[in-house]
Amino acid sequence: MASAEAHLEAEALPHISDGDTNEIRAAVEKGDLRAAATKAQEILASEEQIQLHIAVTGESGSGKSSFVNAMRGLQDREEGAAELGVMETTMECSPYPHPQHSHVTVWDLPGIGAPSCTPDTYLKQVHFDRYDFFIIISSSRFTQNAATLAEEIQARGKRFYFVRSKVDQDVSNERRLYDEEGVLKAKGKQATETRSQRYDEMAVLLRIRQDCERKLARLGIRSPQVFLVCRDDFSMKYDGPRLLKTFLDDLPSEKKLSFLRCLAITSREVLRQKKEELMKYFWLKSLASCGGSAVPIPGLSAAVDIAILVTSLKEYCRTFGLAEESLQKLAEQVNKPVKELKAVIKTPLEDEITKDLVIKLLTQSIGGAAKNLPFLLKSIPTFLGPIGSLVSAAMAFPTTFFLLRNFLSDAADDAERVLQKALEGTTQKSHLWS
Ligand SMILES: Nc1nc2c(ncn2[C@@H]2O[C@H](COP(=O)(O)OP(=O)(O)OP(=O)(O)O)[C@@H](O)[C@H]2O)c(=O)[nH]1
Ligand SMILES: [Mg+2]
Repeated sequence: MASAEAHLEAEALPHISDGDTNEIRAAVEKGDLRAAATKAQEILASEEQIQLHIAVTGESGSGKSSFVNAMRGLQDREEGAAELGVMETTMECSPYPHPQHSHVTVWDLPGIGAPSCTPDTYLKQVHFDRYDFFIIISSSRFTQNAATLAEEIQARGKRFYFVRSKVDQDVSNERRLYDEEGVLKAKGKQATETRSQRYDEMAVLLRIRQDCERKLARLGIRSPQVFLVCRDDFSMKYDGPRLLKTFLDDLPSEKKLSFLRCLAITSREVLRQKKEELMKYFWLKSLASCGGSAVPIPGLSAAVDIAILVTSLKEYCRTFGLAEESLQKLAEQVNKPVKELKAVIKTPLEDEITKDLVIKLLTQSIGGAAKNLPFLLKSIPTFLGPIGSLVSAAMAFPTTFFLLRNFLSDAADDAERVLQKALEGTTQKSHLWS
């Protein structure tokens, strides 16, 4: 494992209610470490239950089902993918849980715009309350139906995002008007008035975005924002990365980790955010591991709940794509042997995390934790102040804390190396690492 000192810095805290905080504090003040640990376990268990429901709606045939698949990192024909069709195939609300993170569900909603259906009856029909936010898709200009639906969603206190799909088609149609050197071939007033002489993809995208936004403004939407996407390489191309970042920024703090877990690692920024969010839970997991079905560890005078640590390390691996299935998929995407990607990984993969391995890592962490004890105790939230004297003798808490932060840091470094390797020799590199 890498040297821990390099990674020591203070962390923010996860979202925890005042009631929960008070219960932990009261248990610690009474010197009841087991009660504090049980409470920490309860908080972690309820965090696991947090669900995120994303509704995808829009005109029939606009690319809703394709978008649902893209959000879940699936190809259209893959097992578990939403069914596509240019005919109206989606007549009811279909839930599609994320394949690796089932607490996030993307819902494929019926097409809007059937003459008999007003936005009001539509929102009732699709069970409006179920969703955290809405994505309204169009593959051309947005219609009155889309604008009215957005207003109804907003009036009911929820967020919506306008997404313009199939942008790859627009880009390739536009490109055809230029020759191989990128010089405008098309003649005629209409072509030359609205286009530059040299092909410029950014200008094409800007024109589409502004066109959609102007149309929505005319339909009464104030300061509309439109995101341009295509289903292939959705999280990497056009406005896909910006859209995902916007979802994340807008989510309430208690839902951020749920969403971050299932984001594909497409940039250093995503990686940094995943790491930062997981770091907030070190102290809670360390505290939780001091209770429950704890087992004695040689060298530690207090027992540690190994199951919590196994689950945590597996979660870190899954979140950073360090699992057999994710690596296989990435290798296929970038057309490289999976062996090449695995060669840069230093930490164990998700499937290799066992109870025995965790006990070994824990034993190896005792010395480092003892050396860094003053710092580790400083990382504990101040409201847990008295826990320092409770746990420092036993060393279980700081040792667990030390193990979690080292493992997370190493896993994040691995994920960065994997992505770098995956992108080696591809043209996506400069785009992705911005
Ligand atoms: N080129 C391109 N085609 C797309 C894209 N998204 C969807 N399509 C195609 O557009 C057609 C309709 O896509 P769907 O995802 O089935 O659209 P939908 O809104 O779910 O359709 P209904 O359920 O029938 O309302 C399919 O042929 C898709 O392959 C895209 O980003 N680029
Ligand atoms: Mg559909």
